[in-house]
Amino acid sequence: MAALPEPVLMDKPDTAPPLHPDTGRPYHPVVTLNGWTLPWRMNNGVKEFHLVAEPVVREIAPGMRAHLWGYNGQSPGPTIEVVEGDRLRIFVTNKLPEHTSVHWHGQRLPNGMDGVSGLTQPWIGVGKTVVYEFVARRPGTFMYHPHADEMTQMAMGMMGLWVTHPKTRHPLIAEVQRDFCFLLNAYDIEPGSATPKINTMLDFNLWTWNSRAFPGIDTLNVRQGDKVRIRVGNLTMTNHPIHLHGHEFTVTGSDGGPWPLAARVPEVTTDIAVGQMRQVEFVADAEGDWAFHCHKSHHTMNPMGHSVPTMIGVDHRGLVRKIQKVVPDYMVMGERGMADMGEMEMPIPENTLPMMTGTGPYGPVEMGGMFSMLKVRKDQKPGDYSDPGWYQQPAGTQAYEWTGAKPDTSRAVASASGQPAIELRVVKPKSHQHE
Ligand SMILES: [Cu+2]
Repeated sequence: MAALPEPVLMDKPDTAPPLHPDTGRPYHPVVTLNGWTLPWRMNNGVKEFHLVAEPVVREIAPGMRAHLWGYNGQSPGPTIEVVEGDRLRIFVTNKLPEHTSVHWHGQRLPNGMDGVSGLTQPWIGVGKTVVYEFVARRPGTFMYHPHADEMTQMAMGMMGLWVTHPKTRHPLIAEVQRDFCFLLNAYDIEPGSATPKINTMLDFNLWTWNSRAFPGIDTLNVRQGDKVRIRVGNLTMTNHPIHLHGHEFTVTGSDGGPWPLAARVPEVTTDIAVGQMRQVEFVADAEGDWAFHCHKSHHTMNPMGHSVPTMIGVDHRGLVRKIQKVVPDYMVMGERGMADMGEMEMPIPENTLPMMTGTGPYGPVEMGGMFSMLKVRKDQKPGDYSDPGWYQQPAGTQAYEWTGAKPDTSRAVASASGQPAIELRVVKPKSHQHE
Protein backbone atom coordinates (compact mmCIF):
# COMPACT_ATOMS: atom_id res chain seq x y z
CA MET A 1 0.00 0.00 0.00
CA ALA A 2 2.95 2.35 0.60
CA ALA A 3 3.53 2.57 -3.16
CA LEU A 4 -0.04 3.74 -3.86
CA PRO A 5 -1.09 7.37 -4.15
CA GLU A 6 -2.48 8.51 -0.80
CA PRO A 7 -6.30 8.37 -1.20
CA VAL A 8 -7.89 11.81 -1.06
CA LEU A 9 -11.11 11.90 0.97
CA MET A 10 -13.90 14.48 1.02
CA ASP A 11 -15.92 15.15 4.16
CA LYS A 12 -18.28 17.87 2.83
CA PRO A 13 -21.26 17.73 0.43
CA ASP A 14 -20.49 21.21 -0.96
CA THR A 15 -19.66 22.12 -4.55
CA ALA A 16 -15.86 22.19 -4.61
CA PRO A 17 -14.14 24.86 -6.72
CA PRO A 18 -12.90 23.57 -10.10
CA LEU A 19 -9.59 21.68 -9.85
CA HIS A 20 -7.16 23.45 -12.17
CA PRO A 21 -4.51 20.95 -13.33
CA ASP A 22 -0.97 21.62 -12.13
CA THR A 23 0.53 18.65 -13.99
CA GLY A 24 -0.18 17.09 -17.38
CA ARG A 25 -1.89 18.71 -20.37
CA PRO A 26 -3.86 21.89 -19.59
CA TYR A 27 -7.69 21.97 -19.78
CA HIS A 28 -10.65 23.97 -18.55
CA PRO A 29 -11.97 22.01 -15.53
CA VAL A 30 -15.59 21.14 -14.79
CA VAL A 31 -17.59 22.02 -11.67
CA THR A 32 -19.37 19.03 -10.12
CA LEU A 33 -22.61 20.11 -8.41
CA ASN A 34 -22.27 19.23 -4.72
CA GLY A 35 -19.19 17.26 -5.67
CA TRP A 36 -15.49 17.45 -6.40
CA THR A 37 -12.73 16.26 -8.72
CA LEU A 38 -10.25 13.56 -7.65
CA PRO A 39 -6.64 14.81 -7.54
CA TRP A 40 -4.00 12.59 -9.17
CA ARG A 41 -0.27 12.17 -9.12
CA MET A 42 2.04 11.91 -12.14
CA ASN A 43 4.27 8.84 -12.18
CA ASN A 44 6.60 8.58 -15.20
CA GLY A 45 4.05 10.15 -17.51
CA VAL A 46 1.11 8.14 -16.13
CA LYS A 47 -1.73 9.81 -14.21
CA GLU A 48 -2.41 7.78 -11.08
CA PHE A 49 -5.71 7.98 -9.21
CA HIS A 50 -6.82 6.15 -6.07
CA LEU A 51 -10.50 5.35 -5.62
CA VAL A 52 -11.64 3.86 -2.33
CA ALA A 53 -15.02 2.10 -2.38
CA GLU A 54 -16.49 2.41 1.13
CA PRO A 55 -19.59 3.07 3.26
CA VAL A 56 -20.22 6.82 3.56
CA VAL A 57 -22.63 9.19 5.27
CA ARG A 58 -24.11 11.61 2.76
CA GLU A 59 -26.19 14.63 3.66
CA ILE A 60 -29.09 14.56 1.17
CA ALA A 61 -30.18 18.05 2.27
CA PRO A 62 -29.88 19.82 5.62
CA GLY A 63 -31.88 17.69 8.09
CA MET A 64 -31.28 14.34 6.43
CA ARG A 65 -28.24 12.09 6.30
CA ALA A 66 -28.22 8.81 4.40
CA HIS A 67 -26.05 5.79 5.04
CA LEU A 68 -24.79 5.06 1.54
CA TRP A 69 -21.91 3.36 -0.19
CA GLY A 70 -19.67 5.55 -2.30
CA TYR A 71 -16.09 6.44 -3.03
CA ASN A 72 -13.53 8.50 -1.08
CA GLY A 73 -15.95 9.73 1.57
CA GLN A 74 -18.96 10.73 -0.54
CA SER A 75 -21.70 9.50 -2.84
CA PRO A 76 -21.40 9.96 -5.73
CA GLY A 77 -17.65 9.44 -5.92
CA PRO A 78 -15.33 12.18 -7.11
CA THR A 79 -15.36 13.24 -10.75
CA ILE A 80 -12.37 11.92 -12.69
CA GLU A 81 -11.06 14.48 -15.18
CA VAL A 82 -8.45 13.54 -17.75
CA VAL A 83 -7.30 14.65 -21.19
CA GLU A 84 -7.61 12.71 -24.44
CA GLY A 85 -4.45 10.64 -24.86
CA ASP A 86 -3.64 10.50 -21.13
CA ARG A 87 -2.18 7.23 -19.87
CA LEU A 88 -4.04 6.28 -16.70
CA ARG A 89 -3.55 4.00 -13.75
CA ILE A 90 -6.48 3.81 -11.35
CA PHE A 91 -6.07 1.97 -8.04
CA VAL A 92 -9.39 0.80 -6.59
CA THR A 93 -9.35 -0.27 -2.94
CA ASN A 94 -12.42 -2.11 -1.67
CA LYS A 95 -13.45 -1.18 1.88
CA LEU A 96 -17.04 -2.36 1.40
CA PRO A 97 -18.40 -5.37 3.31
CA GLU A 98 -18.68 -7.25 -0.03
CA HIS A 99 -16.77 -7.57 -3.30
CA THR A 100 -17.07 -4.96 -6.05
CA SER A 101 -15.64 -3.88 -9.42
CA VAL A 102 -15.58 -0.64 -11.43
CA HIS A 103 -16.95 -0.34 -14.95
CA TRP A 104 -15.76 2.70 -16.93
CA HIS A 105 -18.98 3.51 -18.80
CA GLY A 106 -18.37 4.71 -22.37
CA GLN A 107 -14.60 4.23 -22.49
CA ARG A 108 -12.68 2.59 -25.31
CA LEU A 109 -10.33 0.26 -23.44
CA PRO A 110 -8.92 -3.28 -23.46
CA ASN A 111 -11.68 -5.78 -22.70
CA GLY A 112 -9.96 -6.87 -19.48
CA MET A 113 -10.17 -3.29 -18.10
CA ASP A 114 -13.96 -3.00 -18.60
CA GLY A 115 -14.77 -3.94 -15.01
CA VAL A 116 -17.54 -6.52 -15.44
CA SER A 117 -16.85 -8.95 -12.60
CA GLY A 118 -17.02 -12.58 -13.62
CA LEU A 119 -16.97 -11.64 -17.32
CA THR A 120 -13.80 -9.59 -17.79
CA GLN A 121 -12.09 -9.91 -14.38
CA PRO A 122 -12.49 -11.63 -11.03
CA TRP A 123 -14.25 -9.36 -8.56
CA ILE A 124 -12.30 -7.08 -6.21
CA GLY A 125 -12.46 -8.92 -2.87
CA VAL A 126 -13.07 -7.24 0.47
CA GLY A 127 -9.92 -5.37 1.53
CA LYS A 128 -8.21 -5.89 -1.85
CA THR A 129 -6.82 -3.30 -4.27
CA VAL A 130 -7.04 -3.73 -8.05
CA VAL A 131 -5.36 -1.63 -10.73
CA TYR A 132 -7.04 -0.52 -13.97
CA GLU A 133 -4.73 0.76 -16.73
CA PHE A 134 -5.81 2.28 -20.04
CA VAL A 135 -5.49 5.32 -22.28
CA ALA A 136 -8.28 7.93 -22.39
CA ARG A 137 -8.93 7.48 -26.07
CA ARG A 138 -11.81 9.80 -26.88
CA PRO A 139 -13.01 13.08 -25.37
CA GLY A 140 -16.45 13.27 -23.82
CA THR A 141 -18.75 12.88 -20.81
CA PHE A 142 -18.76 9.47 -19.15
CA MET A 143 -19.36 7.82 -15.78
CA TYR A 144 -18.19 4.93 -13.63
CA HIS A 145 -20.08 2.47 -11.44
CA PRO A 146 -19.76 -1.11 -10.13
CA HIS A 147 -20.52 -4.10 -12.33
CA ALA A 148 -20.73 -6.46 -9.33
CA ASP A 149 -23.91 -6.91 -7.27
CA GLU A 150 -24.89 -3.96 -9.39
CA MET A 151 -28.50 -3.53 -8.28
CA THR A 152 -27.47 -3.26 -4.62
CA GLN A 153 -24.37 -1.18 -5.12
CA MET A 154 -25.99 1.40 -7.41
CA ALA A 155 -29.07 1.61 -5.14
CA MET A 156 -26.58 2.37 -2.34
CA GLY A 157 -25.07 5.29 -4.28
CA MET A 158 -21.94 3.92 -5.95
CA MET A 159 -21.30 5.98 -9.06
CA GLY A 160 -19.24 8.87 -10.33
CA LEU A 161 -18.68 11.16 -13.32
CA TRP A 162 -15.83 11.01 -15.76
CA VAL A 163 -14.86 13.83 -18.13
CA THR A 164 -12.22 13.43 -20.83
CA HIS A 165 -11.23 16.84 -22.19
CA PRO A 166 -10.04 17.18 -25.81
CA LYS A 167 -6.26 17.57 -26.11
CA THR A 168 -6.51 20.30 -28.75
CA ARG A 169 -9.33 22.46 -30.07
CA HIS A 170 -12.03 20.10 -31.31
CA PRO A 171 -14.38 21.14 -34.14
CA LEU A 172 -17.42 19.72 -32.28
CA ILE A 173 -16.51 20.62 -28.69
CA ALA A 174 -17.10 24.27 -27.84
CA GLU A 175 -14.93 26.19 -25.40
CA VAL A 176 -17.14 27.37 -22.56
CA GLN A 177 -16.80 29.65 -19.56
CA ARG A 178 -18.84 27.41 -17.22
CA ASP A 179 -18.84 23.63 -17.40
CA PHE A 180 -21.13 21.88 -14.86
CA CYS A 181 -21.81 18.18 -14.36
CA PHE A 182 -24.02 15.98 -12.19
CA LEU A 183 -25.56 12.50 -12.06
CA LEU A 184 -29.25 11.73 -11.65
CA ASN A 185 -29.80 9.17 -8.88
CA ALA A 186 -32.67 8.04 -6.65
CA TYR A 187 -33.12 6.45 -3.24
CA ASP A 188 -35.92 4.88 -1.26
CA ILE A 189 -35.32 5.71 2.39
CA GLU A 190 -38.19 5.33 4.86
CA PRO A 191 -38.73 8.54 6.85
CA GLY A 192 -36.90 8.12 10.13
CA SER A 193 -34.36 5.64 8.75
CA ALA A 194 -31.08 6.18 6.91
CA THR A 195 -30.34 3.19 4.67
CA PRO A 196 -31.89 2.91 1.18
CA LYS A 197 -34.28 0.05 0.47
CA ILE A 198 -32.23 -1.61 -2.22
CA ASN A 199 -35.05 -3.76 -3.64
CA THR A 200 -37.20 -0.81 -4.72
CA MET A 201 -37.58 -0.78 -8.50
CA LEU A 202 -39.65 2.33 -9.33
CA ASP A 203 -41.29 3.91 -6.29
CA PHE A 204 -38.36 5.89 -4.92
CA ASN A 205 -38.99 8.74 -2.47
CA LEU A 206 -35.77 10.72 -2.93
CA TRP A 207 -35.06 11.97 -6.45
CA THR A 208 -31.59 13.40 -6.34
CA TRP A 209 -28.81 15.10 -8.29
CA ASN A 210 -25.46 13.85 -7.05
CA SER A 211 -27.23 12.35 -4.02
CA ARG A 212 -28.73 15.74 -3.03
CA ALA A 213 -32.39 16.81 -3.05
CA PHE A 214 -33.83 20.35 -3.17
CA PRO A 215 -33.22 22.52 -1.21
CA GLY A 216 -29.85 20.78 -0.78
CA ILE A 217 -28.77 21.12 -4.43
CA ASP A 218 -26.44 24.04 -5.09
CA THR A 219 -27.48 26.61 -7.69
CA LEU A 220 -25.61 27.01 -11.00
CA ASN A 221 -24.19 30.53 -10.79
CA VAL A 222 -22.99 32.18 -14.01
CA ARG A 223 -22.19 35.56 -15.50
CA GLN A 224 -24.54 37.01 -18.09
CA GLY A 225 -23.18 36.20 -21.56
CA ASP A 226 -21.23 33.12 -20.41
CA LYS A 227 -21.30 30.11 -22.66
CA VAL A 228 -22.45 27.31 -20.36
CA ARG A 229 -22.23 23.53 -20.70
CA ILE A 230 -24.11 21.16 -18.40
CA ARG A 231 -23.30 17.44 -18.49
CA VAL A 232 -25.88 15.06 -17.00
CA GLY A 233 -25.81 11.28 -16.62
CA ASN A 234 -28.73 9.10 -15.54
CA LEU A 235 -28.15 6.14 -13.21
CA THR A 236 -31.71 5.91 -11.85
CA MET A 237 -34.32 3.36 -12.96
CA THR A 238 -36.40 5.75 -15.08
CA ASN A 239 -36.02 8.60 -17.58
CA HIS A 240 -35.82 12.25 -16.59
CA PRO A 241 -36.89 15.12 -18.88
CA ILE A 242 -34.53 17.85 -17.68
CA HIS A 243 -35.95 21.32 -18.25
CA LEU A 244 -34.37 24.79 -18.15
CA HIS A 245 -36.35 28.03 -17.90
CA GLY A 246 -35.57 31.26 -19.73
CA HIS A 247 -33.14 29.90 -22.35
CA GLU A 248 -32.94 27.48 -25.25
CA PHE A 249 -30.12 24.99 -25.20
CA THR A 250 -28.64 22.60 -27.72
CA VAL A 251 -27.86 18.98 -26.95
CA THR A 252 -24.27 18.82 -28.16
CA GLY A 253 -23.24 15.33 -27.19
CA SER A 254 -23.79 12.13 -25.26
CA ASP A 255 -21.64 9.33 -23.90
CA GLY A 256 -21.28 8.32 -27.56
CA GLY A 257 -19.32 11.53 -28.16
CA PRO A 258 -19.97 15.01 -29.56
CA TRP A 259 -22.96 15.11 -31.91
CA PRO A 260 -22.59 16.24 -35.54
CA LEU A 261 -23.79 19.83 -36.03
CA ALA A 262 -26.61 18.66 -38.33
CA ALA A 263 -28.08 16.57 -35.48
CA ARG A 264 -28.36 19.49 -33.05
CA VAL A 265 -31.70 21.19 -32.49
CA PRO A 266 -32.79 23.83 -29.99
CA GLU A 267 -34.66 22.48 -26.98
CA VAL A 268 -35.77 23.62 -23.55
CA THR A 269 -36.24 20.06 -22.24
CA THR A 270 -34.13 17.01 -22.97
CA ASP A 271 -35.13 13.53 -21.91
CA ILE A 272 -32.31 11.48 -20.47
CA ALA A 273 -32.96 7.75 -20.51
CA VAL A 274 -31.47 5.28 -18.05
CA GLY A 275 -27.76 4.74 -18.58
CA GLN A 276 -27.51 7.75 -20.90
CA MET A 277 -25.55 10.96 -20.69
CA ARG A 278 -26.42 14.26 -22.33
CA GLN A 279 -24.46 17.47 -22.52
CA VAL A 280 -26.33 20.69 -23.29
CA GLU A 281 -24.93 24.11 -24.16
CA PHE A 282 -26.33 27.63 -24.28
CA VAL A 283 -25.40 31.26 -23.85
CA ALA A 284 -26.74 32.51 -20.52
CA ASP A 285 -27.99 35.82 -21.90
CA ALA A 286 -31.04 36.39 -19.67
CA GLU A 287 -30.49 37.70 -16.14
CA GLY A 288 -32.55 36.11 -13.40
CA ASP A 289 -33.13 33.09 -11.17
CA TRP A 290 -34.24 30.46 -13.65
CA ALA A 291 -35.74 27.18 -12.45
CA PHE A 292 -33.86 24.08 -13.66
CA HIS A 293 -35.50 20.76 -12.88
CA CYS A 294 -36.81 17.36 -13.92
CA HIS A 295 -40.19 17.86 -15.57
CA LYS A 296 -41.79 14.81 -13.96
CA SER A 297 -43.72 16.60 -11.22
CA HIS A 298 -43.33 13.70 -8.78
CA HIS A 299 -39.56 13.98 -9.19
CA THR A 300 -39.61 17.51 -7.75
CA MET A 301 -41.09 16.24 -4.49
CA ASN A 302 -39.43 14.79 -1.40
CA PRO A 303 -40.84 11.77 0.51
CA MET A 304 -44.61 11.47 0.23
CA GLY A 305 -47.34 8.84 0.51
CA HIS A 306 -48.64 7.76 -2.88
CA SER A 307 -51.78 6.13 -1.47
CA VAL A 308 -53.25 9.24 0.19
CA PRO A 309 -56.81 9.78 -1.14
CA THR A 310 -57.56 12.93 -3.12
CA MET A 311 -59.60 15.26 -0.88
CA ILE A 312 -60.29 17.99 -3.43
CA GLY A 313 -64.01 18.71 -3.44
CA VAL A 314 -64.78 16.53 -0.40
CA ASP A 315 -67.01 18.28 2.12
CA HIS A 316 -65.82 17.31 5.59
CA ARG A 317 -67.45 20.04 7.64
CA GLY A 318 -68.26 18.61 11.05
CA LEU A 319 -65.96 15.63 10.55
CA VAL A 320 -62.77 17.26 11.80
CA ARG A 321 -64.06 17.97 15.31
CA LYS A 322 -65.17 14.36 15.64
CA ILE A 323 -61.81 12.99 14.52
CA GLN A 324 -59.97 15.41 16.83
CA LYS A 325 -61.72 13.79 19.81
CA VAL A 326 -59.75 10.65 18.98
CA VAL A 327 -56.64 12.19 17.36
CA PRO A 328 -56.21 15.68 18.86
CA ASP A 329 -53.57 16.80 16.31
CA TYR A 330 -55.65 15.80 13.28
CA MET A 331 -55.76 18.40 10.52
CA VAL A 332 -57.69 18.32 7.29
CA MET A 333 -55.29 18.59 4.40
CA GLY A 334 -55.71 18.58 0.70
CA GLU A 335 -59.31 19.71 0.37
CA ARG A 336 -58.12 22.82 -1.46
CA GLY A 337 -55.10 21.20 -3.11
CA MET A 338 -51.77 20.27 -1.56
CA ALA A 339 -50.24 23.76 -1.27
CA ASP A 340 -50.89 23.71 2.49
CA MET A 341 -47.95 21.34 2.69
CA GLY A 342 -45.52 24.00 1.45
CA GLU A 343 -46.81 26.67 3.79
CA MET A 344 -47.30 24.69 6.97
CA GLU A 345 -44.30 23.39 8.90
CA MET A 346 -45.82 20.00 9.66
CA PRO A 347 -44.01 17.85 12.20
CA ILE A 348 -42.09 15.11 10.37
CA PRO A 349 -40.07 12.14 11.67
CA GLU A 350 -36.40 12.68 12.35
CA ASN A 351 -34.01 12.28 9.42
CA THR A 352 -36.34 12.92 6.50
CA LEU A 353 -37.33 15.92 4.37
CA PRO A 354 -40.65 17.76 3.93
CA MET A 355 -42.51 16.67 0.78
CA MET A 356 -42.46 20.19 -0.67
CA THR A 357 -40.28 22.89 0.77
CA GLY A 358 -37.84 25.74 0.13
CA THR A 359 -38.55 29.44 0.37
CA GLY A 360 -37.78 32.06 -2.28
CA PRO A 361 -37.92 35.85 -1.97
CA TYR A 362 -41.70 35.78 -2.58
CA GLY A 363 -42.76 32.77 -0.48
CA PRO A 364 -42.68 28.96 -0.46
CA VAL A 365 -41.23 27.42 -3.62
CA GLU A 366 -43.17 24.16 -2.96
CA MET A 367 -40.56 21.91 -4.51
CA GLY A 368 -38.23 19.06 -3.56
CA GLY A 369 -36.12 16.43 -5.30
CA MET A 370 -34.59 17.22 -8.68
CA PHE A 371 -34.88 21.01 -8.60
CA SER A 372 -32.32 23.80 -8.62
CA MET A 373 -31.78 27.18 -10.26
CA LEU A 374 -29.58 28.73 -12.92
CA LYS A 375 -28.63 32.14 -11.53
CA VAL A 376 -27.52 34.55 -14.25
CA ARG A 377 -26.01 37.87 -13.14
CA LYS A 378 -24.31 40.76 -14.91
CA ASP A 379 -21.81 41.20 -12.13
CA GLN A 380 -20.89 37.54 -11.43
CA LYS A 381 -17.11 37.61 -11.90
CA PRO A 382 -15.42 35.12 -14.24
CA GLY A 383 -14.58 32.02 -12.23
CA ASP A 384 -16.84 33.05 -9.32
CA TYR A 385 -19.21 30.18 -8.52
CA SER A 386 -20.60 31.63 -5.29
CA ASP A 387 -24.36 32.11 -4.86
CA PRO A 388 -25.24 35.76 -5.65
CA GLY A 389 -28.48 35.64 -3.60
CA TRP A 390 -31.97 36.32 -4.98
CA TYR A 391 -32.49 38.21 -8.22
CA GLN A 392 -33.95 41.71 -7.84
CA GLN A 393 -36.71 42.05 -10.42
CA PRO A 394 -36.36 45.39 -12.24
CA ALA A 395 -39.44 47.60 -11.74
CA GLY A 396 -42.25 46.79 -14.17
CA THR A 397 -40.95 43.32 -15.11
CA GLN A 398 -42.83 41.14 -12.63
CA ALA A 399 -46.35 39.69 -12.77
CA TYR A 400 -48.62 41.88 -10.64
CA GLU A 401 -52.11 41.85 -9.19
CA TRP A 402 -54.78 43.43 -11.38
CA THR A 403 -57.12 45.70 -9.46
CA GLY A 404 -58.91 47.43 -12.37
CA ALA A 405 -62.09 46.31 -14.13
CA LYS A 406 -62.00 42.63 -15.08
CA PRO A 407 -61.80 42.00 -18.80
CA ASP A 408 -64.69 40.00 -20.29
CA THR A 409 -64.08 36.28 -20.12
CA SER A 410 -65.80 34.04 -22.60
CA ARG A 411 -66.23 30.41 -21.78
CA ALA A 412 -66.25 29.36 -25.42
CA VAL A 413 -65.21 31.15 -28.57
CA ALA A 414 -67.23 31.61 -31.71
CA SER A 415 -66.25 29.33 -34.58
CA ALA A 416 -64.36 30.67 -37.60
CA SER A 417 -67.66 31.08 -39.51
CA GLY A 418 -68.84 33.61 -36.93
CA GLN A 419 -71.54 31.27 -35.55
CA PRO A 420 -71.72 31.17 -31.77
CA ALA A 421 -70.26 28.08 -30.15
CA ILE A 422 -72.82 25.38 -29.36
CA GLU A 423 -73.02 23.61 -26.05
CA LEU A 424 -73.64 19.88 -26.45
CA ARG A 425 -75.01 17.44 -23.94
CA VAL A 426 -73.66 13.95 -24.61
CA VAL A 427 -75.31 10.84 -23.24
CA LYS A 428 -73.10 7.79 -23.32
CA PRO A 429 -74.55 4.30 -23.82
CA LYS A 430 -75.42 2.67 -20.53
CA SER A 431 -73.84 -0.67 -21.33
CA HIS A 432 -70.54 -1.29 -19.49
CA GLN A 433 -71.75 1.13 -16.76
CA HIS A 434 -70.91 4.22 -18.84
CA GLU A 435 -73.15 7.03 -17.60
CU1 LIG B 1 -37.19 12.87 -13.14
